[in-house]
Amino acid sequence: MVPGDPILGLTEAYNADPRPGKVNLGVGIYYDEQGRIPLLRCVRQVEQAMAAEAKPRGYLPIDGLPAYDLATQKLLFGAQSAALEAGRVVTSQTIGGSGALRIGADFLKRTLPQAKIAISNPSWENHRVVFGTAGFEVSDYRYYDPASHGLDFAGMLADLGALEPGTVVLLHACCHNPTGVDLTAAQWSQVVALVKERGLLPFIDIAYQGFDKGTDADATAIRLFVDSGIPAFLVASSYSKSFSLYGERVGALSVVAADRDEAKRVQSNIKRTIRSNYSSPSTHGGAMVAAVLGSDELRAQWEQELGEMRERIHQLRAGLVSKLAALGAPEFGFIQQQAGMFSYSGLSKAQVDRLREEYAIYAIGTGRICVAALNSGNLDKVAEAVYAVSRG
Ligand code: PLP
Ligand code: TYF
Repeated sequence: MVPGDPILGLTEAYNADPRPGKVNLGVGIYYDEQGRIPLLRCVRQVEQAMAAEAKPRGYLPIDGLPAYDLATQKLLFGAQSAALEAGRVVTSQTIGGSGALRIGADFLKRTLPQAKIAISNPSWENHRVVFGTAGFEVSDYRYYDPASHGLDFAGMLADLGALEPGTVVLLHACCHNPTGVDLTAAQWSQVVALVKERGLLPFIDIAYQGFDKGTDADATAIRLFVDSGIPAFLVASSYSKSFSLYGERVGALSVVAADRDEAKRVQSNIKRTIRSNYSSPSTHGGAMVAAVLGSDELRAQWEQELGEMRERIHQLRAGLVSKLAALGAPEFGFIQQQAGMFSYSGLSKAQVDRLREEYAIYAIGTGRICVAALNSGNLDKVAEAVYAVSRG
C-alpha cells in the first residue's frame, strides 16, 4: 500500500459521510448555486450538435486536434501574438493539465537530464509527485507568507535568484493552488527579468485562466515572458475548470522555442514523449472545446459563462468575509484579496479536523478551502463553523 491522494481521499470520506448538510470544501471544483458541477450552455449546444452528426471516432494525431491546439495557443498567447506568427510556439493536446505537466516533465528530463526543478512553497502537491516521478530533484522557493496571508515576494526573489542557471521554475500563472495568492503584473515583470537574467527555464502552469480577472488578464505572466524575448519556456494549460469539463481531460502543453526550426525539433520530441506514454489524446472533450472556441458566437457565450463563474466566486469571497466580520472575526478579510477557487484560510490542522468532526465541513489539512464550493445555502453555516473553531 502507498499513501493515497489527500485531496481525492477527502472526497471519498465526504461521500461516505451520512450527515445531512455536509459541505465539501476540499477538492478544487467549481459548484453552482445549487451545489452542482455546471454543464456550460455552450458545451451543451456543441454536444447536441455533435450527437446529431454522429461522427465516427478515429484516432487523433499524436499531438491532438489541430483546431484545438491552434485555439489554445491563441487563448494563451493572444490572437495577435508575434511568437505565434513567427512559428515559435508548438502546442499539443494532452490528457488534462496533469498530462501536460507529465509530458513536459518527461520531455525536459530527456532533453536536459541534469536540470532540477523548483516549485513554490506550498504548491499543488501533484507538482512534486509528477516531477519527482519523472526523475527530477524537486526543491522549493519561498512564496506564501503565513503572517500576512499574502506573498513573500522578497523571499521568492531571493530564492529564485539563488537557483543554478538552467533550473526549471514552476510558476502558477494565476489563482495559485493552494493559497489563492497571486503576483501583481508589476511583480511578474520583476520575476520575468530575474528568471531571464539568471538563465532559468520557466514552466508555467495555468489551470484557472479566466477565474480571477478574465482570460487575457489571467495570462499576464505568459504574455510578459513572451515579450521578454526569453529563448524558451513551457506552458501546461487546462480547460477542466474554465469549461467545467473535468472528466473529459482537456489540457495542452505549449512550448515556446527560439525560432521556427527549434520549435519543429521540440515538437518531434514532444510527440515521441506522448507516443511512449499514451499514443494520442481522446477525441470528445477536445472536439467540444475546439468547436466552442472556433465559433465567434459560442466563444462569446463561453466568455460570458466563465465571467459568471468568476463573478460568483468574487461574491462568495465577499460574502464569507462579511459574514465572518459580522460574527466578530474581521481578521479573515484577506480572503477577499486572494484569487481563484482557493484560499489558504489560516486554519490549523486541528481546526480543520474540528470542522469535519463537529460540523461535517470538509477542508484540506493545510487549511485550504475551495471557495467555489460555497453557495447561499451553506455560506452561513460555513462562516459560523469557521468562526467557532477559530475561537477555540
Ligand atoms: N495544475 C493545477 C495548479 C491544478 O490545480 C490542476 C487541477 O486540477 C491541474 C494542474 C490539473 O488539471 P487537470 O485536472 O486538467 O489535469
Ligand atoms: O487541487 C485540487 O483540488 C484540484 C483537483 O490528484 C485535483 O486541482 C486534486 C487532486 C488530484 C487531481 C486533481
